[in-house]
Amino acid sequence: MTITITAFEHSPDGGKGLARDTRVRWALEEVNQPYEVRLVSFKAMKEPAHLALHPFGQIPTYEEGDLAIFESGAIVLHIAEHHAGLLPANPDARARAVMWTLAALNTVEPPILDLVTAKLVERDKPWAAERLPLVEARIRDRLAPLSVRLGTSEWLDGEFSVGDLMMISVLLRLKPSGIVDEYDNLSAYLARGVARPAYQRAFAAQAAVNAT
Ligand code: GTB
Repeated sequence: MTITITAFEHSPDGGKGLARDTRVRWALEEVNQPYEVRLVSFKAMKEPAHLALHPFGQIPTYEEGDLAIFESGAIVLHIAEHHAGLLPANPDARARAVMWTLAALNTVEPPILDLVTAKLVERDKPWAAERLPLVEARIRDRLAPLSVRLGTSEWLDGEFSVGDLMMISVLLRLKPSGIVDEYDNLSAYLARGVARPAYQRAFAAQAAVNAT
């Protein structure tokens, strides 16, 4: 069955791979599943056809046969559950891979999104300069323990898993801030992630869209 995902017709990042279709593309590449992409404009995202797929009018979505889902975490976990390569066979290790996926989305990503808001949306507010260090401190409150837990390991829990894919995807959003570079092992972890051939293919595919 054909897999179809949605992505920005014109990503605001111009193809840096920061929009959330990249993590879905990466998961599909890791498990060697071909997929098609339907590009949507900001206008089309809020129209009935797309809202039927995604009630919040966003990308990415995922369609395969009768299944239509949204939320990048749900999509990536669905891919991992149905194709070998992103979840370990051992049930306990599987549970931990899911745990890291949710930790990335629920615990690490929120303060990173706050930074994006602080820098892009709130930068002209009179209190912006005062708030920024507070937001950055909350990010460090997550990265410091993550760095300790990763230690000298290659990946978060044994073999590369969906948990690493999501954590790396989330941390990549921090790249321009330089905050990840304060943690040598996290910086090396990111470099290992983006060096994976599957990530490279995913990145190139979304960059090609945004180059046109
Ligand atoms: N929780 C949802 C998920 O994980 O799937 C969040 C989905 C989401 O935020 N989608 C964004 C969207 O559709 C695109 S990825 N926005 C349009 C809208 O809400 O109207 C977020 C994103 C956007 C832009 C950049 N960028 O330019 O760097 C990075 C990430």
